[in-house]
Amino acid sequence: MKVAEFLLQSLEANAVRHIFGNPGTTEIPLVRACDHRARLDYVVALSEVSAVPMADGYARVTRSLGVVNLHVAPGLGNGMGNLYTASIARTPLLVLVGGQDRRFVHTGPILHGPLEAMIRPIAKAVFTLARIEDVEFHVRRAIRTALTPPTGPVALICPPDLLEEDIDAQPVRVTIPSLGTLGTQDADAYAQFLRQAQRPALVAGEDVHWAGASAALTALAEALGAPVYCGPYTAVLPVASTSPSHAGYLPPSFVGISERLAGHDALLFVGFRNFRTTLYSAPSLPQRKAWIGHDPDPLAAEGEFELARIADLTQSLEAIGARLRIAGSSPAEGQIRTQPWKPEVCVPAPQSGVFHPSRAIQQLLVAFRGAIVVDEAGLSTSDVRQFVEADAGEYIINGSGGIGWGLAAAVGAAIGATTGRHDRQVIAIIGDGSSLYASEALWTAAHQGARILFVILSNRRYATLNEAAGRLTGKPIDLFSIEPPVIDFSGLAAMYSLRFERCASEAELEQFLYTTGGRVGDNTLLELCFDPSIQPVTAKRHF
Ligand SMILES: Cc1ncc(C[n+]2csc(CCOP(=O)(O)OP(=O)(O)O)c2C)c(N)n1
Ligand SMILES: [Mg+2]
Repeated sequence: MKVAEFLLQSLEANAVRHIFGNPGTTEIPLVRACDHRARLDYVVALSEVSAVPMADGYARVTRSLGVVNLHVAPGLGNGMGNLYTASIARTPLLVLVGGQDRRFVHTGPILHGPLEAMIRPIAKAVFTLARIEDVEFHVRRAIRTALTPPTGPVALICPPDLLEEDIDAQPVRVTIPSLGTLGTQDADAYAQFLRQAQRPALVAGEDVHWAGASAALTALAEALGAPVYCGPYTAVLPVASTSPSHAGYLPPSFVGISERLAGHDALLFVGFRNFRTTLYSAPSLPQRKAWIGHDPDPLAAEGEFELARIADLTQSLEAIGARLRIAGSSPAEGQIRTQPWKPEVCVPAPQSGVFHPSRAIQQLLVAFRGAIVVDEAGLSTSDVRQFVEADAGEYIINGSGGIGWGLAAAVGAAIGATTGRHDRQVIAIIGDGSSLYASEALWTAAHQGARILFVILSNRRYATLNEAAGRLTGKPIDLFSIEPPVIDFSGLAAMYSLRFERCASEAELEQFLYTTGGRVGDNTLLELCFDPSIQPVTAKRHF
């Protein structure tokens, strides 16, 4: 068979059902081999900027390997910002990069470039199919490396002439090296660390999701009576937002983090790497700290972890829980709670003539309760988190701070959420500024017949940047107003044949939500028009 065929069969053998990409001449052998395959679809994105988040959103929702195909040097360059985001989220992503025909690469053909050097700083590994002898092993190795904890994007550079060569090899399902288990002695040490604390807390990161350890983490938290805080900017919700243990997201500033965690005397970090903070402030985390996860480079921010083990998360959390039960521990005195761990926010009372963004977000999330939520809502993000009722793994954000990811990620998420298993509603809540970095993703949504509700929060501002400017300089900056002209999102919807609705009042939104009944039958773009002088109630939490 041809190498291209071998590559596709290898993907199929490893349960891949979709390749997202924006192809060019160098991808013709691959794309042609994708034609008429029963078990593998090539999903066309109209740019690499949207292809990457589609594969990322798909991988996150299905908790499986995402595959994206990028066109040589400029295509890889276009994909880089969102590849960075996938690397921060630790998304297992196979990045198939079109290489150059090896016969004339020395002549510097058009689109020629230093592919390996370009992607190496953010990829977990880079493999180049330079010779036919490399193919069998590099294909397997690239898939295996992306899926091996800690997971992440891995590049496979595919010269088109090599894809046309014949190969005699058998596509196989790869064996993912699993992490070791936590022995009894280590489990005892962690159990003792937690038992000695009066008010322990757990802090979770993305690897809880990738390890499928949400249930084990929730069970441990419940046994301890301890809260689970999500690390700031955690890309995938690690525990259900409805769980009594869910204490919400830590704010992205060390001042805020220190305040939120001040009442705890011991912190167990689970599947966590570092605190992703925005504006500078100094950490103050004098608590005792322990860590367990996948990453070889976890950062404590202050001091050292007393205990740190790279180990299988589900097994470890269960083993620690078992040791606590054997020791007959019950929740520490200081942890008995009657209040939820997640701080409540007060939604303002309805006021005639006022369309309040926080009330709108709440109404929306109540109506679409149980949907998979993609959030790139700018300054409204903390409002979304406040009201979202989502299972673990079903609320996703870019996680890197790199905006322009959400709209396209929702398309991949929707394709993932309707593949094989069940048919789920996906709702993307996106700031007007953030929605315009890769808006051509709407074409793929339409072309694929997805049924996504895209909600655009139109405040005609980069409000987040004004909030930051207010902190740093005491006043907003004119440049962050993205008007005039006012961006008319009906034009965007018309361009891609999406249903369009615009609401500028609470009554209009209520009417829309009443008629949709928590599910949209077609791709729908809902523009919510707000008065930019009204801030979301949680705006202050943003920095
Ligand atoms: C790739 C990338 N480019 C630029 C920025 C800087 N940035 C952060 S927030 C923001 C504006 C977001 O605006 P919008 O989506 O309208 O949300 P709002 O702040 O108005 O709530 C920008 C440009 C970024 N974080 N990532
Ligand atoms: Mg905005």
